[in-house]
Amino acid sequence: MELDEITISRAILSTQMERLMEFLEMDVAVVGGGPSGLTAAALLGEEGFRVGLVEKKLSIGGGMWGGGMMFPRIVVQEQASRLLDRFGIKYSPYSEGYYVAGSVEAVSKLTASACDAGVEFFNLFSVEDVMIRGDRRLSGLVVNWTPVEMAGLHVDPLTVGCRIAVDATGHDAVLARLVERKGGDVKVRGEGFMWADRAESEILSHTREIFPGLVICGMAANAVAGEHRMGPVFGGMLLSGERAAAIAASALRQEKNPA
Ligand code: 48F
Repeated sequence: MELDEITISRAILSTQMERLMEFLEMDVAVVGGGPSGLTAAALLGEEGFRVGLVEKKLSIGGGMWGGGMMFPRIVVQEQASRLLDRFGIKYSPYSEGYYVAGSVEAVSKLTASACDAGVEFFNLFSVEDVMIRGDRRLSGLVVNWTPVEMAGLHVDPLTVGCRIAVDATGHDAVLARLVERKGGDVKVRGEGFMWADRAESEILSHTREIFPGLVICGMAANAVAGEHRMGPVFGGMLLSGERAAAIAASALRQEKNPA
């Protein structure tokens, strides 16, 4: 068979357009493909929700790729080791309560789990705004190609609908800041100094629905709460993603079967 370039182009364009159309209305839009967003997306996908993960960079993985200062290792504490098991990420004990895993394996296996769970990835998409109608509930994301943003081009964005959005954008807490800036009842306090123990132990209490239809997780949750940062210990990110998935799933089920 002689390969035909036009067929290759047609295959890419038509299948991607079909996927895009299918995901124009999602159950959950997870914004940010770092460890917390990947965990939330994988678990929600496993529950059968239609989940899209929007990531502004070319590669998925966020701050986990680089491990600690580009040494590709991550530390995970005891409480979260069950999630390493769940996603099939190999690890070794370092000292009591501390486990070490490879960051490349951790990102790859989380991403593979999300793919297996039916999550659709929209990389190179930047969220530049959110949609909040008169009912004061977040109902969609305004997205554009990241290269458009990088080039500073004046190109109007498109909008995708979602029943719940998960802000997993890390230190920038992008969605929370957008809602705050446009007058929504959200306050982003900004993250504090490095204090790993405190930051990791408080992150679950900061993982919550901060605005109707907007769940915050990962480092974004700590940034909103004015909580400390933690550096390359990742247990809290995985646990926070898991908590965000549970909050989103319960809100979606409630919406379907109101009491
Ligand atoms: O920063 P990131 O890895 O977030 P996280 O899941 O994990 C934080 C840790 O990596 C680390 C830490 C914990 O030990 O402190 O920093 O909370 O991933 C956030 C992702 O969001 C993407 C960004 O490219 C990154 O991959 N992102 C940020 N802004 C946007 C976005 C945007 N406007 N649209 C789409 N994606």
